[in-house]
Amino acid sequence: MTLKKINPTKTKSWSKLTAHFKEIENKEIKNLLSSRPNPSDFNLSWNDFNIDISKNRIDNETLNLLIDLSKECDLEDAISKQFSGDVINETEKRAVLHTAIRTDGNKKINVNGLDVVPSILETRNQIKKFTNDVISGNLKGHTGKLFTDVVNIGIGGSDLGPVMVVEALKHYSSRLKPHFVSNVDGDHVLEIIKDLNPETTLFVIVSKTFTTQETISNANTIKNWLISKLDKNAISKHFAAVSTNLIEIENFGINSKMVFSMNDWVGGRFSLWSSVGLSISLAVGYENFNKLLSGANKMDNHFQNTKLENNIPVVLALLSIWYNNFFECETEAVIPYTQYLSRLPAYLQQAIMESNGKSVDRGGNPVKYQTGNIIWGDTGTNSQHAFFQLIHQGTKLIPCDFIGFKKPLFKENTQHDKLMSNFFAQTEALMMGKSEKTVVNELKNAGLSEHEINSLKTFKIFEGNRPTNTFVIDQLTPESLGSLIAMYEHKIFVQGIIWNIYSYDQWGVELGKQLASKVLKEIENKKISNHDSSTNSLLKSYLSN
Ligand code: G6Q
Repeated sequence: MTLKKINPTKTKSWSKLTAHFKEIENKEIKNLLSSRPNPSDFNLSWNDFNIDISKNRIDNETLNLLIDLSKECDLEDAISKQFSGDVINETEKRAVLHTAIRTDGNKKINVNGLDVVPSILETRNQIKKFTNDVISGNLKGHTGKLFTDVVNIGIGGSDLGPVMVVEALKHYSSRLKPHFVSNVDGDHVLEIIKDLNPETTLFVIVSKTFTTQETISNANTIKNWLISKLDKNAISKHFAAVSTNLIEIENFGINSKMVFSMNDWVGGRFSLWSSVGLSISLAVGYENFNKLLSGANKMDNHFQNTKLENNIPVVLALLSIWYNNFFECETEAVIPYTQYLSRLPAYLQQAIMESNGKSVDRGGNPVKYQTGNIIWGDTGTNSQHAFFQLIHQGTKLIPCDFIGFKKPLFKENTQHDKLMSNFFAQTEALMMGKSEKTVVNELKNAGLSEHEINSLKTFKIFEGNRPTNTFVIDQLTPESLGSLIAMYEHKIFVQGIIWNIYSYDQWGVELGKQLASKVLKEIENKKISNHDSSTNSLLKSYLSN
């Protein structure tokens, strides 16, 4: 069954939201907050997640209308279709079942009438055995030495998820040192391998298609390097591969015991839970990888079974639509208050912008409303010393997600309290702002003259009324990380459903793959064919060196 095609702007709730927006747009969050009859309506606590959405430019009516919108767009039908393995990625004719690969194994999941759970569990066991064999030393390199380093060779969805998770779970590391090669930039791969010992390094090629220029180029560069340092027979011991393209894997010379399959119903940017996560498992151990899956599975159950009003991904997605389509905010920032999550914004950039950066609706027509948000961010407190100026005092309204943890991983509470006091102070300041009266008093107390105060005060006033969501999670664990990532995945899906777009294809990315190979041929043959005048002259100048 396919997804329904409902234009959200033609629904009754959209019209009501448009009218309601006029009532809310000039209201201040701090006043909305104090007038709320039931503050718990603005809290979405679940397991060890405490999510406060009260610092938003909303009231109960806003939430009710947004929920009505999701009902009119038949979100519940879409959720059920996604989890049932329906072909909801219609332009690629595929089911979308990244949720299946983190199943707890208790129920059947059918794709084309076939239960895929047994094969999912089998692959998981293969990952477990391989991980344990490499970490324990049961599996050794060509010269009989233990593996000490693992290099993930992949790009996009075959890189960003594993990189982000491995960094996030650094505290839980196994004895293996992880590295990531992604860019086709030869300097990237050579910089990484220059200090590696070929005898003790395992390479994992991750490519769903096994045809991606970047990944195959890097894999070949490394293969030649390995042969030059050891010999040809080393390939079968030092390379593992994750792909759907078993023929190309064999052509590369990879030992069939080191091959991990994946399914076409798992999109690249949603694939870290599959064998694409092999490097994660090697870097943090299988038990932690499994806990990551289990955390995601818990969020899947919450998403699938919780009524819309209390459903975390649903409410977050609706808030995002509220800002994107009514306040006309173009961007959203994600600010994790832990250095471990430094790669989360980059990971979410791909997940969110590749999924919902679409301008054609599910009926094939151009959309006449805004879709995918621009996502950016960095860790707090670092970002406070950088781009927070614009969030506090710039002309743009930027809703932010603040993600913090009650407990640090090292039991060092003094600094953690400092970190978290920044976390709480920032969201409060973004909402409250700083009034003229407070600024004048501060300047008076600092001994400034009336003239000085008058010329300075406007620069020091903060309007406030900047919306934020605050996530306080008990601790950064493999499980809570799994839930957090899955929460964002489902938020993406909900937004795509309401915007009436297909979130699971990526023709914009595919275009890049085609364009480069055409230009590469011209560069290799030193023959520039007809481009526009700008590109022609750039290519000629490149070739003149
Ligand atoms: C993700 C995208 C894209 C993809 C890369 C790598 O959803 O489709 O980022 O993951 O282009 O593709 P391969 O895994 O096929 O090499």
